[in-house]
Amino acid sequence: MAQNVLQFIDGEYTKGASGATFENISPVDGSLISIVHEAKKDEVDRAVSSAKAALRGPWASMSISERNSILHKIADGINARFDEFLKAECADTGKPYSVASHIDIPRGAANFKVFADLVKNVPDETFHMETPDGAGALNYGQRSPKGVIAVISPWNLPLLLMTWKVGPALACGNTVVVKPSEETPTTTALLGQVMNDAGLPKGVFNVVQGFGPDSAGAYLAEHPDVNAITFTGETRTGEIIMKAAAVGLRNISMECGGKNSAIVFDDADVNKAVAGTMRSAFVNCGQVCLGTERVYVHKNIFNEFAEKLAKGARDLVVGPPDGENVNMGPLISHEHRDKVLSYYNKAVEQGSEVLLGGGVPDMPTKYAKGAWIEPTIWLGSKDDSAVVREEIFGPCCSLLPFEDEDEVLARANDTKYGLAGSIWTENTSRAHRTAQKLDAGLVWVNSWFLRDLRTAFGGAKHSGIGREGGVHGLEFYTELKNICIKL
Ligand code: NAD
Ligand code: 6OD
Repeated sequence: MAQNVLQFIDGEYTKGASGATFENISPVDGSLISIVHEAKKDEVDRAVSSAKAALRGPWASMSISERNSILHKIADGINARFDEFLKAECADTGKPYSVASHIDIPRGAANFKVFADLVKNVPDETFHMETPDGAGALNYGQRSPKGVIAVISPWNLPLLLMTWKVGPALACGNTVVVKPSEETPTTTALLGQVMNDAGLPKGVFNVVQGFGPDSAGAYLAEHPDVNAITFTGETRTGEIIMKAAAVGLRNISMECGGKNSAIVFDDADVNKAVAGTMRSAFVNCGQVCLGTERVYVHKNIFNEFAEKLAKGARDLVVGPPDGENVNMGPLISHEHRDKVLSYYNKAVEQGSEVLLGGGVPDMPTKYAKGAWIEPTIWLGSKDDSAVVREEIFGPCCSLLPFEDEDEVLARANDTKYGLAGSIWTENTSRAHRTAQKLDAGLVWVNSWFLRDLRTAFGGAKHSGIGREGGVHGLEFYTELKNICIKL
């Protein structure tokens, strides 16, 4: 019998009144993983009411230290059930255990500890003010929770990206209603048990399962008692959610799509640049918002770089999560694979040469129904072709030769997105100069996806609105009041 995945409302698992369900299908072999109970308007209403009521309960009267202790227990609870989270995440996404055990699950736990500690240690602002009578005044800021936060999250790093928002939201004293992706409902549901075990008061963390339009996502975004919405996903979904948030002037934080570049200068350590690009283009089967789909390589090292990257990508072992030495799993679904394959076809139609891949790999019969895809590298793509301009979100990249710094910066910046970039050079002045000129919220030099959670995270242009991470998250997750005391 397939497992049931339920809503988690007011500290309890519940099917919901509508009786609507959908199937959670394995991207590895097409088998049924679970039956997911879909939240409709009634369940979303209940979840939001429970989160709203919890704002007035014991959670509200807890000291920061008490909240800190619960958040640490939540992190410890994830670590205590590490294997359960790992298996659930890998079953839903098909990603290798080696990836989820190093990235997804540890970060899922860290997101609670880091933000709990940060909130405990950040000082409030104060301003001494002169007044005409000479006595002066003291201004100080007081932060209070914003209220009920809707967290709407995607499927590519499900636990990591959901807790990246739930961690700071709870650390700031808010309550949350989470809507995980319909593709990856399990680890968010599992987190409910961890919350109860950690002693989180009922109603502080709620989960509604379902889709976007006419389902849990849209009902949640439109709900008048939601005070702010934090969203990660596609830019066009972000636009729809922004419209919903406009009613009632609710605050939003948007982490959306990207078409990120890597720039490899001829003074780079080529082997390091190849290793970094192997990760940025292919890890998680290319389904990382920060991933590199445009790789600009200086003409002097172009052939060497292309050969080495192709060799690395050819050696990738594609297979199931628990397969020996597996580096790359399938895409999340057949629907997503159709999208990625449509770009593989467009690449050829629009004149790109396929250096490697370009199709679907041969897999053993037991995996025939999986959403497998080949890692793919193109040469000769035109700057205005679809594979250079549009987010594909698959394990693929175009290698694009360049000659000088100004030219490559102009081409790298010629995109509607502005999420991330990486620069590979051994010249420190060039590293600073080019990093500062790249139109992106995040730039890595000689690295990629190296994260310090105290730093600002977010995108420019169509890649998002706002910054989370470190103290920047406090701006979103709290209401800042200025108190002015005349002395
Ligand atoms: P998506 O936009 O399809 O879905 C994201 C979430 O929004 C899901 O939970 C979905 O059910 C929900 N949703 C969809 N329509 C909705 C609606 N009308 N109202 C309310 N909720 C709705 O994105 P995805 O396919 O799950 O994720 C991949 C995308 O996410 C890529 O574009 C990727 O770049 C982006 N992403 C960005 C970041 C970042 O930090 N910038 C991180 C990860 C992923
Ligand atoms: O590391 C993070 O905090 C983060 N938000 C990563 C996003 C990855 C996108 O797929």
